[in-house]
Amino acid sequence: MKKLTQEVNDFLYRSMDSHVRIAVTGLSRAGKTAFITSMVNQLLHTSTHDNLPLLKSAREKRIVGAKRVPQHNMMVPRFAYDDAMEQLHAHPPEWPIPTRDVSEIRLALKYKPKQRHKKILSPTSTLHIDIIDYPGEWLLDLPLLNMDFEEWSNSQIEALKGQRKELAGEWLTQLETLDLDAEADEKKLEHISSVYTKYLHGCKEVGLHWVQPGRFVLPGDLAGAPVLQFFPCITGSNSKPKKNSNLEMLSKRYSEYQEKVVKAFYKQYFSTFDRQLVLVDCLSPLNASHEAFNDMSVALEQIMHSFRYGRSGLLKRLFSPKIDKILFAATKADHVTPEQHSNLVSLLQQLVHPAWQNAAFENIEMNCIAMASIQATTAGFISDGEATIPAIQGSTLEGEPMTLFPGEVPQKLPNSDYWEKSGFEFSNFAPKAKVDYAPIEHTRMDKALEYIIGDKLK
Ligand SMILES: Nc1nc2c(ncn2[C@@H]2O[C@H](COP(=O)(O)OP(=O)(O)OP(=O)(O)O)[C@@H](O)[C@H]2O)c(=O)[nH]1
Ligand SMILES: [Mg+2]
Repeated sequence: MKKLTQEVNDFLYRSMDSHVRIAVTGLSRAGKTAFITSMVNQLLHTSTHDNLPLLKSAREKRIVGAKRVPQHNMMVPRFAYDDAMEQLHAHPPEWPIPTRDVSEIRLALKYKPKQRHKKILSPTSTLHIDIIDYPGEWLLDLPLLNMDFEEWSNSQIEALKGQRKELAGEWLTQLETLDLDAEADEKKLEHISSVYTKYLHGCKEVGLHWVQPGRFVLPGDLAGAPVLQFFPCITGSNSKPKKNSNLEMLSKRYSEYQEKVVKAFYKQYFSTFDRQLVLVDCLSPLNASHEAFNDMSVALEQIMHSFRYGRSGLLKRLFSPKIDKILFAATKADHVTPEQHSNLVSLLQQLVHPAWQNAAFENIEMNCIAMASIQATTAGFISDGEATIPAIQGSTLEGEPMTLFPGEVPQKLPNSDYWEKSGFEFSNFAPKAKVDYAPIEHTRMDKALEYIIGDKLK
């Protein structure tokens, strides 16, 4: 009965346009958890502080207040907002820890509506906002849904160039010892899978993003399960796997992984979103290497390709919500001096160009911004007596002060010259020390929120 009431309530919220589900997507370390933490924090403070001037409803003093409320899905852990805040309050302040599993949070935002039909019902309305957090690695599995085992294997083998080829050495040696047609040997497959997983971890360590299957490096409660024990191999075209062979077992496990792990996750979370935020950290790969940058761009392109967009009509929204607005955001913008922000935006625009065209065709509204969810630096200028140059100032993770000009952000997708000539210096800053009761300092969180939920607060 309780479940039914909940479902009826959800249905009503939705039909009244008072419910929005936001997909915060991004590769691992893109800044999803930081964004969600800041979003919750900003909204909880907006009735008492002027922290979101670019959110129109806040500027017009129409936000009455916000609170966290029990979420819809009771099988999913609650987003660890309090833990994240505790980390930000530490001495010296720390970043929230990397996400290992999926979690959810629901906010109720009470506001004074301007629209007549809402005012007739009550002087205040409530918008329910659902946000899901998950490890970025899992997103990398979405493209697997478009590929069979052979196609996937080929794509992985073809990618073995440069650093990847070096890192894959041990796995490739092991692969040579495997007879694909021989009777399935579970022990051997388990061993080679573990060597393959080691290779994926190695890729991550050198800053390469395209790590598939993503669950191998962050298995959650699937650790040790046979569904995570397969790896790409050279299958040889048009050969149907022999019955009970190693190849048949690998291919079966891949299909099982597609169905039970990837599809299940996608269906449960991503098919019901209304709005999507795509967070991209352009700066860490710029700092890492040309290869890391290209790798990130390929991963991003693959992922954007797997999202299917469609216009959300009212009926569609009631029964099968579809994404109708996307915001692409370059995160960690406080790592560069403010005059570089426009370059950062145009770099991001180029990175997501194919997805942008596709979404435009589907009449989906889109925007691109540069932002910092949790500000770690202060922008200013340094002078050597003659010239004055822009700089940023913050604290290292150990709490030591640090001032630097990190470099220029290229306006276009850079070629190898960029890394040879100038490159980019990305040093990790600790988040700014938090003042009790004050909202987290940010750059353009309000612009992001206005874009994502502004129209729902009219
Ligand atoms: N300076 C600065 N650094 C940030 C900001 N947001 C995130 N970071 C840095 O990026 C790291 C990753 O941020 P997370 O929010 O944990 O990234 P995520 O996308 O949740 O990563 P996974 O959970 O691993 O998928 C943080 O530990 C910070 O070092 C920001 O607004 N400013
Ligand atoms: Mg996270």
